[in-house]
Amino acid sequence: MNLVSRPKSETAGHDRKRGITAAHLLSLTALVLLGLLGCAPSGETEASERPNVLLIVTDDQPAATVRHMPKLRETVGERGVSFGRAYLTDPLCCPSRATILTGKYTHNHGVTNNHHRKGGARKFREEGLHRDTIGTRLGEAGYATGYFGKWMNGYEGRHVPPGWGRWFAFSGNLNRPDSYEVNSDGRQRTFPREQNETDLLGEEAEDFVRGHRNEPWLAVVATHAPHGPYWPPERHEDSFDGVKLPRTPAFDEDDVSTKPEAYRRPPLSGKEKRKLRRAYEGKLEALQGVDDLVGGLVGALKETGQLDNTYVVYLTDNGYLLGEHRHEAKGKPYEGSIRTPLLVRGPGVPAGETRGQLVGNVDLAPTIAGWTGARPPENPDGRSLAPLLTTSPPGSWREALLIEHFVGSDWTGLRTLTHTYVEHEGGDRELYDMREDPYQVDNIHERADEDLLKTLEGRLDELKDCAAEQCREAEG
Ligand SMILES: [Ca+2]
Ligand SMILES: [Ca+2]
Repeated sequence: MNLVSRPKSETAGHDRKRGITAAHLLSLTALVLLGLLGCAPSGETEASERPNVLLIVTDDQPAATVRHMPKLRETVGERGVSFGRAYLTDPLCCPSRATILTGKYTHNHGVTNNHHRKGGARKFREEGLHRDTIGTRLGEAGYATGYFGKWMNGYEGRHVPPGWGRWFAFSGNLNRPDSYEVNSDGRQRTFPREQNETDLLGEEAEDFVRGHRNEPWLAVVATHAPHGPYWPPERHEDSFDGVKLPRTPAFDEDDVSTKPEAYRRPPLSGKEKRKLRRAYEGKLEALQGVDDLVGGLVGALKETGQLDNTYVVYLTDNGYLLGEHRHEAKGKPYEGSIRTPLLVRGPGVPAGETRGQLVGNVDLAPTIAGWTGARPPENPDGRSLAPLLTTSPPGSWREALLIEHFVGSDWTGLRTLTHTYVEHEGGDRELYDMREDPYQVDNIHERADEDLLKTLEGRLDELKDCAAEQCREAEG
């Protein structure tokens, strides 16, 4: 049923010239009825059939590795929109996951760390944040909901957060070589390592999407891959043997004298470089399992006739520096750490397009709420990405996105279309001109234009404590 954008053959030629026909009258009547019911079609989507949402979140994935994921690129990227400036507003597992689930910045949700007392699954629960997430909101709106994979660090025990009808979450220590545990709807299950964790998530999530084909659903699939230790499926264990590390100008940065004092370290040793190379190989091989998972899920959606009515969203919780600026790390304000792949396909989303607007994980909850007609979690700081997912995105969009981190030495900063500006606890400052210096090897803070610095400082001042509408206003 497509009442608005009727096939060309129906509207073109003599049929159109005849004026109002019986078919037109029927269509108009149906439109009026749909309008009265409050479910008139909007854009190219059929609002009468509420869309499904499949949200795939990986763990510690450098954005550039997406080019080694052919199934993801073919089935999501080339069929949807890829964002070139998508960021994790706080590039660490738990703060980022809390942001994805609630639409709030770390300074508002307060899960600043991966570990109890400042973070982790316990903090998320103790603060009551688990009671107001995309899961609870879509559940209230009549969606079937399922969560598969990594919830938050330190998650264990029998507790199942509200809002998730199907719960299949990794539990306890994920680094054990022989086995791993899953809380499946409150029941503890142990799986041997031979049963690959990513394959298992794919199978469980596939069962879920096949089983709910007749009702709208939200499925979050949060892989442990490509977080270390690396557990690629056996069939991919040799896929990238001996692969070389990407050597961008940021790799083992030549001169770190203008980097913040806490970040300066000697050049990478041969041993460190070998370790980084092995980590890169491990990530790429583990990601082949994720690529299969994406391909399998999209295949299942197609087979069950749900693909055209499902939004598929792909991102990571944080990036990972593999030797850039001499670090193996997340939680740093640099591109390799804060940038995420963000690919979106779904009803009305144009195929094979890219967007350069500044977007963040903070935008996902409002976006998903908007797609589904659910209410977003209370007072989200982000904004819906829906306007960017049309064939005619708006001319103006946010001019700056807040980035922040509260572990070790704190920092807050801004990513704008042209610059990255960071204020470190202790007084160090960084400023990079992203047009001239995309690899962030030349900190120009000491010689930057005063007016530019004033503008950036002023905007960061407004954003670092902002909430909800204030954030959207201060972002420009
Ligand atoms: Ca992570
Ligand atoms: Ca290998």
